[in-house]
Amino acid sequence: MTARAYLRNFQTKGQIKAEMQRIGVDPEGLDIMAPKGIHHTILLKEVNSRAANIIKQEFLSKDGEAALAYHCLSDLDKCSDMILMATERQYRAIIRKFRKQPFGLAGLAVELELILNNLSISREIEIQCGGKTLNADDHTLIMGILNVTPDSFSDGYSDLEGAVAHGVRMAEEGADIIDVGGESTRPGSTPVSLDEELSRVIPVIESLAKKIDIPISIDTSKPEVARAAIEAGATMINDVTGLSNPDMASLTAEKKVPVIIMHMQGDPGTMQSNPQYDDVVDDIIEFFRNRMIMAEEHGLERNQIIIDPGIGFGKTLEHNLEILRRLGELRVLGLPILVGTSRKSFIGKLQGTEVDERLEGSLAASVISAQKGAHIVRVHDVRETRMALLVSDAITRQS
Ligand code: 7PJ
Repeated sequence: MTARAYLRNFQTKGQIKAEMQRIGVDPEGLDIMAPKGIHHTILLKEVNSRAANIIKQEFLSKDGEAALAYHCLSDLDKCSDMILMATERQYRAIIRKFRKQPFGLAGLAVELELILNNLSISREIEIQCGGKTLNADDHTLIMGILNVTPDSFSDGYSDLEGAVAHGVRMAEEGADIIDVGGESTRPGSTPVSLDEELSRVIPVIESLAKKIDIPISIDTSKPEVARAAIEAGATMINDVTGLSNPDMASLTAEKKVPVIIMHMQGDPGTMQSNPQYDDVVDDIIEFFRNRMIMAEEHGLERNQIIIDPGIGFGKTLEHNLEILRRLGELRVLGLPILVGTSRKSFIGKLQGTEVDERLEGSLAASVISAQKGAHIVRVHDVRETRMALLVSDAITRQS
């Protein structure tokens, strides 16, 4: 009889181990073999030629591959980008050798190891918010948007009762976090004064904190507003300026609350006029790496940080699509990922619809984000998003 062949596209070591167990593999072999079933392609930038040649040799000697520029072989003074191709097990063996080598290879070993470790824990991240634990392991978390802004581009509330009732409704519909904001940051919007922002959000947070049991996040870039909001019951900060004000970093460290560091190119007034990147995803990762260093210098713990690529903030339609397509690459940082696509203009452009008719595209974008590794999606339509994610999480989270 001829053996029959079937394809198995496993995404995690857990899935590979489960299948090996099913066929009766020796338990001792599971941990040895599973890392051979995970393959990663990693881009290195600006490797010096000496290092590049050693890297090439090491990868070849382990039956992996490392592609480099042709000129590297002849001209030792030039740098090259490299594309590494290997299984997790091959990477780990190569990393062990690099640790003792010169030409920057020991540092590369540290970086590669961090990436591999981060990629393998990406689902098991927990977020601590003032005594409550958010866990994205079993379902994608939903952050419901509560705009207390008369000029918000979609669904702003200007009265206290209406705003609080909407927050309560979103909690009942399955939101895991409510994000309260008093300053619109849509493209072309104008800043509001401190007093105005405080008078919009603080009464809403005070009232909402008594009525709902899920964490409340304060969407602000002003440390004074964040401080008052935390005193009123908020336990998370959503800073669309990504801690660009150092006082916000200090406040976050002092209050020990999680903070969303969002990437934005430029500022809301001008950000949509001709945004440019070398490589949009790599540039955003570089921004987060720098902000993580800065945050730690201000005393923040690594586990307080949530990252957000800032869809629509200084990005063209193509940038937004590329970020979502490549969202999984952000997992190298080992931090929870939040994505906000809800009703945004890139969806309007694709669908040819105004802001009140963007639900279907918003659901598609949230589902794709969740599949690519987003831990939290920030949305207006909580009930519909919960329904969509119940289905997509059930499909993708099996094992
Ligand atoms: C975002 C946000 C986002 C985070 C806004 C809108 C425009 N905060 N605030 N991420 N977008 N963290 O609500 O659509 O994408 S304002």
